[in-house]
Amino acid sequence: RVEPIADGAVVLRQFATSEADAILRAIDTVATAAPLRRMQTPGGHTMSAAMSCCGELGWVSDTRGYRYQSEDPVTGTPWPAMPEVLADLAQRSAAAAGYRDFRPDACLINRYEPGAKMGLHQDKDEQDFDQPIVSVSLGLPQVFQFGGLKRNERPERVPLCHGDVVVWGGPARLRYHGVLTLKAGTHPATGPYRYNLTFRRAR
Ligand code: MD3
Ligand code: FE
Repeated sequence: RVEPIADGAVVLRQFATSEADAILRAIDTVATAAPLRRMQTPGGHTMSAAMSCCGELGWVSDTRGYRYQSEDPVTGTPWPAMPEVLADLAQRSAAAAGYRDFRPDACLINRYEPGAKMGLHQDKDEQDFDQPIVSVSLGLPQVFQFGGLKRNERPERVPLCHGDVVVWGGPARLRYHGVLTLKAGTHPATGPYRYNLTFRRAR
């Protein structure tokens, strides 16, 4: 089932559900080498989601700004390679949405605990906005906010649930977005957490 949710955005409900356990094992493997951490924002705040990365490049935030880099600043070593199960899922998802040869070089892992959120922002640290972003949600549901190309547009709310995959491209690629505060709960696959993976072509 390929449902458009906006111009350029397609949701593949439950696309990752049958692979969820393998994806969660891959996340654990990555997080063993590159620990989940709460990054600093350029404004000096601490993000509420814990993050890690895999692939050639990882997204980092600190008081100097946002950027992609090939080393994990926590360990000083390259990010773990992107596990095959993740790279393959990203490619199949993009293909289902009409993007023929999506080859992500970065996967950002976000882990939300109850109370964690992500404010409205644009993803614009990547070089080519013609490349889509694929997002995969696992565990507890969280309300996604989908705004416009300007911060002042009132966002729509879309719940994202375990196994849902969304492909964001075209005119949706630069829309403001975020997630509301995660409500406490317990999911059979992830316990108290929600995980979100975003696959990107950064360079
Ligand atoms: C729409 N993550 O990591 S996923 C992010 O749930 C991020 O962790 C949220 O926003 C999360 O940057 C939202 C859905 C998503 C991801 C990237 C997008 C929607 C997007 C990029 C452009 C437009
Ligand atoms: Fe984002």
